[in-house]
This record gives sequence, C-alpha cells and structure tokens, in this order.
Amino acid sequence: MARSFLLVLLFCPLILRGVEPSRPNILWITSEDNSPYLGCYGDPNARTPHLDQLASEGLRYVNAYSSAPVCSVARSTLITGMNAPTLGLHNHRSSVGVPAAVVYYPQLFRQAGYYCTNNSKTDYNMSINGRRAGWKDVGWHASGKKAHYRNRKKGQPFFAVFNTTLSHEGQTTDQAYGGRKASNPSQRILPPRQVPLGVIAPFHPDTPEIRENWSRYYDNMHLMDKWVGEQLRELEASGAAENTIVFYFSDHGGALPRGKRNIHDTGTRVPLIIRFPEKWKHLAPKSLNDTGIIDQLVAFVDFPAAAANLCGLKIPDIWEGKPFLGPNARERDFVYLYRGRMDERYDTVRAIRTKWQLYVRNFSPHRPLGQAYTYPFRVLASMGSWYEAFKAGKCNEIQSRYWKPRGGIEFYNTAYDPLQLHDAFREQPGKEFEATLQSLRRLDVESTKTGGNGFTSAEEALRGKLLEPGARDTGLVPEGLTQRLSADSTIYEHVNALPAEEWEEVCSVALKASIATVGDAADLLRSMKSESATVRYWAATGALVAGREAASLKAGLIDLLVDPAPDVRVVAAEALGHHGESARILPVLVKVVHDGNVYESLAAANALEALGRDGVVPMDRIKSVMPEKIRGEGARVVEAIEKIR
Ligand SMILES: [Ca+2]
Repeated sequence: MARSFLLVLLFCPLILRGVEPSRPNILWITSEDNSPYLGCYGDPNARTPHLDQLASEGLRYVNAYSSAPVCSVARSTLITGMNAPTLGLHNHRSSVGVPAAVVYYPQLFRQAGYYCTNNSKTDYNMSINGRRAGWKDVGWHASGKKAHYRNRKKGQPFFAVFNTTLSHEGQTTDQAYGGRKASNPSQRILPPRQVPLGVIAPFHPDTPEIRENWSRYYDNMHLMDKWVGEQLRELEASGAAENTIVFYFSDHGGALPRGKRNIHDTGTRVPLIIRFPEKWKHLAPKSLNDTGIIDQLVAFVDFPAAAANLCGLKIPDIWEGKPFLGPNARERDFVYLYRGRMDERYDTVRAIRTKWQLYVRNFSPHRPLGQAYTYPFRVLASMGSWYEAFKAGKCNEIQSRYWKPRGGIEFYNTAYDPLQLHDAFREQPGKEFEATLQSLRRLDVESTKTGGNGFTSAEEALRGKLLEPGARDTGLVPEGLTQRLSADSTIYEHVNALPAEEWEEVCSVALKASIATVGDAADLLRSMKSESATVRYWAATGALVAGREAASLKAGLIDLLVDPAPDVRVVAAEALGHHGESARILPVLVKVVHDGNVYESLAAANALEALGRDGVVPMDRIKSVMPEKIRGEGARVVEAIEKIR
C-alpha cells in the first residue's frame, strides 16, 4: 500500500509534464540448454564475445538456478511465478488445469500498461478452461517470430522475451549441425581431438562421440552468442537501450547427458547476466568487491517477482518467488529444485541448494538417473556412446553410476565438489555422514542469521517445501491419480484442501519410502491400509525400494493388486515381480496399460519394461506381453525396448 502511494507520487509529476513514463523496459534474452559455458564465466574454451561484453557492462550471477532442469517445467515456473510442482506443472510435458487465481507475469505487466511480447517459445504445461494454454491465455500482446517491442505504442514501456534454440541439445545432430554449414564457424572452436579432459566431465567416458558432441556444442554456443549480439545491437538501434534492463539467461543447464534433465548443477545452474542502463543503475545491487559478480542465490521462481519489483508493480500474493532486485529485495538461503517425469520416463526428485551444499531426495531411487529416454538417445550421439561404453564394461565407478539405481539421499559439499561426484551420503555412511550432516546444520543455522527462514537443516527445509501451507508440493501425487483427483477442480486446490494430518502422512511415508529397508516393513504394511491412495502408493513404493529381503510385505502387496487406484496396482505389481510373482503380476500391468488413463497406462508400461531391464523377467517375455501400440508417450517405451537395449 505504502509502496503504491509512493509510486503515484513518483510518477504523477512526470505524467503531468508529458514526459515518457518513468518505468524501465525489461528485455529477456534467453538461450536453451546451456550451463555457463561462457568466457565471462571463466570457460577458457568458449568464444562468446557478445555475452562477455554484456557481462562487463552488467552483473554476473554465479548462483542462479532454473528451478527445473528441463524446458517446459522451467518455463511453467517462470510464467506463473510459482514453483511448478505447487500447481502440478512438474511433468515434461503435460497439460494440467490451473486455478483462476494464478497470475501470469505478462498479465501483470500488461495491466500496468506494458507492451508484452514473446518471441517465441511458450511450452507451458498448463490447460486453462479445459484447453491447452497458449500465449493469449497468459497475457502476451503478441507471440511468435514477429513478436517485437518495436510494435508498441509510442512512449509505451515494454516487456519482451527473445529466445534462441541455437544451443538446444537437438542442434548437435548431423542434420541440424551439418545443415547450417554456411553459418557455422569456418574452423571448429574446439576441435574434437583437442577437447580437454575437464570439458569431458569425469562422469563421462572419453569416446569419439562425446568429443564430437562437445566440439559441435561449442560452435553452437558461439552462434548463440552471435545471435545475442544481434539482439543487443537491435536494442541499441531502436533507441530504447537507455531505458531497458537486459537479462540474459539460459532456460536450464545442458546439453550433454547428465546436464539437461538432471537436478545437479549441470542441469539446473544457469548463466544470468543483468545489465542496468545508466538511468536505472540505482536499482542495481552491489556486486562482490565491485567485481560485477553477484553470489546471491536466485531461482526462476524469483524472476517475475524481481522484474515486477524493478518496475514498481505490486507482486501478486499467490506468487512464491522473492524479489531479488528492486526496493526491499530479499535474499534466499536456499533454492528449491525439482524434477518430475521427463517425456516417457517417470521420476520424482527434489533438492535443496544452498550456496555450499546440494541435498537431494530421490523418491524413485529404484530407477537409474539415465533412463532409456528415446529423445536424447535420438539427438545426442553422446548418450548412446556412453550407454554402449557402460554396457561394454568400459566405464569406471563414477561413469557407471548414471545407469544404475540411486540412493534415496544424496548430499554434496559443492565448494569442493562443483560437479557433485562425491556423494557424502554414499561415501561416508553411518557416523561419518552424521558428522557431515551436523556440520551442514551448523552452516545452515549460520545462513539463517542473514534473514533466512529458520530451517536448521536441508532435510527440514525440503520437508518444509513439501508441506508449505497453501503451496504444498503436489508432485507427491502420482500423475494418473492426479488426473482422477482433479477431475472437478485442480490438483492445486485438491491437495491444498486436504487435512494437514493427511498431507503430513503423505510426505512422511514418501520420505520414508525412498530410503526404505526391511526394518521399515511393519510401518509400510500399516501405510498400505491407509484410506489415502497416495499414502498406499508410497507404501508400495517403499516395498519396491526395500526389495526382496522384505518378504513380510508380500501379502500386503498382493492385496494392493486390486487397489481401486491403478497407480497403486502398478507399483505393487512391480514390487511383487521382485518377489518372484511374475505370473500373477504381468496380467495386472497389461490390463492397466490398456484400461488406465494415459498416465496410468504409461506408468504400467514403464513398470513392465523395468522388470525386463532389471532382469526380473526375461525381456523376451516382457515383449511378448507388452501391447505393440500404447497411447501417448507409452509408444516411446515400446520404441525404447526395441532400440535402446
Ligand atoms: Ca531448453
């Protein structure tokens, strides 16, 4: 209230005098699938003069995160100013109903008189009024290849987004890369044979395909940089540069395997450069010792709030983001990261990233990080090459990990381990890990003194996000069940209307399930009888994680084969497969593939395939029962069984 009054006082005299309204324009220049592989971020191999120049004129954020490691989920976060799982938008790709109360940032700026354009990717996982949400639904004046701030009215401020796919993972294929011979650098920036170890990450084997992939990618980064230069020149030529705050960022990390789609820094840490023109320099935060470096933690969820705050707009109450720029900017002591389904592959991962630690919770530890995704196998030669090397026994322990089941918890000290190769939870089990965790708690307590939220450990912070009142993490509800539960409203409204005890039970059982052992059998058996289908789902998942040693769970799992919720049947069936019950469970799974909704069908197809890949049931038998044609993304599971073996 006080702020709006102040703004009226600030703007009125200018408007009365007929001067251009004193609000900055916002220009977001975005690229795809790239981590900070830029000269200005210290990459000696990069040739990115335009971004280096922009950085020298602006601020370089070294702790910026995309909230999610994949296009649609990252974009859903940006457009809503909310964490994607709060609204159920965490699955790539989907079309989930959202409540009318959501405020999209183009709407907010448009209402404030801004001309809002998007050039051109939308990719939001939402539906509005039962239809897939398009650009008009979220408030853009124009979207597409011609959308441009130059079409605004005279004197009108603008918010414009320009995105390039030049650095997208799909741009390294023979067809895409070879198809633009004329524009590629005449000589490779980093020829394949000269790609140094260090660029080839320790988690990758050194193969010709991985070298070639990196080499093409550095060329693509160069082209992306050139394109950024064109956008900046255009801004200059338009005469608007002096009134425009420019953001450059990538939509998430990438682009080789274990980059994009991955919760670790290689998938979620992004370059973020912000340039304030002279007129608006007073709004710029102070950098570390005037180096231009900002080490503050920021995430995509905060970007709309920061932009709105810079322009003097009131931040909608429903937004979860904090304004890291502008008056009363607020600093986070951690960012919340999330990964859901990626195309045809299910996974649920959440993480807490502080400045110096990464705490990961894998809710599907029985699946490897590197699942048989058909798309990256199709477009990244490095993916197939890595997989072949793994199968041939040519990968060391760190390189092999991507293709194996994970632990339920990972914990990294990122100050010493920027690539997150040394999981303290794995390498220092028991007492040593406890000691590490204690030191983490102490560090977090220290950080909360700087205005944090009082969480005293990463686990507590993560739990706090899952349970956050009014913004519960709906990603704990399996996707097929989500569709059933939200038939009459939205999953956001459904989950936030549940009694607190019920949602706490969901979170507790899910957290327990991801690290379940035979010692948890009694608790899991009790949870299998819960009234809540989501609790039963996680209890069955716990049985799957605990494995065949937990023989006492067998009877409980057999009861769940006739559960009213198909998602529960699917996971119970997979767990029972490990108890030697394949004859009993294969028909259950095949029936869900046929009769379930499209997501239940996909989950069942994944379970069938996993039983084959895990060697529980011979793959030939899986192929003989797997329907040849499956709806939606399920078709890709069938394709993967044939092509990715
Ligand atoms: Ca992307």
